[in-house]
Amino acid sequence: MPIDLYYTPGSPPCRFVMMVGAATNVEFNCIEINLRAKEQYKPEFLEMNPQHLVPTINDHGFVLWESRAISRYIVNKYDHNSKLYPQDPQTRALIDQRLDFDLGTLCPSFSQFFYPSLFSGIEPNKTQIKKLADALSVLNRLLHGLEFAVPGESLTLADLCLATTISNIDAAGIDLRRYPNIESWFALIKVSAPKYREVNEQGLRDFKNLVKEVLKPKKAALIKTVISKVVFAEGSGKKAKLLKKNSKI
Ligand SMILES: N[C@@H](CCC(=O)N[C@@H](CS)C(=O)NCC(=O)O)C(=O)O
Repeated sequence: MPIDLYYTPGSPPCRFVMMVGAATNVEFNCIEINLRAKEQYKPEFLEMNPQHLVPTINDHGFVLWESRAISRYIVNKYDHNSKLYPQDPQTRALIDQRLDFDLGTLCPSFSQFFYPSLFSGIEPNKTQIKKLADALSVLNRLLHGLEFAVPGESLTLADLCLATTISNIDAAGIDLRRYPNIESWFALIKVSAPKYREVNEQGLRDFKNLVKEVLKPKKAALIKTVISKVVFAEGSGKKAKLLKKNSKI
């Protein structure tokens, strides 16, 4: 019997959970929550999840949210011996560390950099730019000499989770060529994660559409300038000088 998954197309944590479903052969009954229509505040949804967040699962009466917690639950319950989250305590600890790095550092550094520009036209400040650059540099170092995100392992929950965030960063126009270890690892995950195209890229298209749709009325030029100023590797003249100045990104 499929698990109910409350989701929003394009939402990165929802895409992560869906990739875990694809990798474990766990089926979801996907129920769309339209965040822009504020459906997450409907009393029946709040009753289930007072934090009004997607993804939320309801596994025949067992309700859970927070995508990383959901991912561990799915593997623990439905794919117990999975290589996605091996039993060895130290391997698990390293996977957990990467999941926590994504939750506490990488993902918020991107959200704080990008979403205020996207939704309110507010340029990221130096601190936000530096935080994103530092988080990407740390991930780049972590991945040095590795194929997958955890040494000695094949594809794990850590890869699926980090790849979701990196795919959003990539879709937002941030140039990953400055982070060669991230770039090569990301290329490998795209071909290693089951149904990557079907699950993540479809959602990414929705994310890109949202970016286009929201940016149109909110001065698309502003965010483009901000991102190209601080991130794009190409450029000449004034742009190139700014790039040099912010060369850590
Ligand atoms: N840490 C959470 C983040 C979930 C999250 O921020 N979801 C957003 C959509 S991407 C949401 O539901 N926002 C609606 C709201 O805050 O009311 C996770 O990984 O599941």
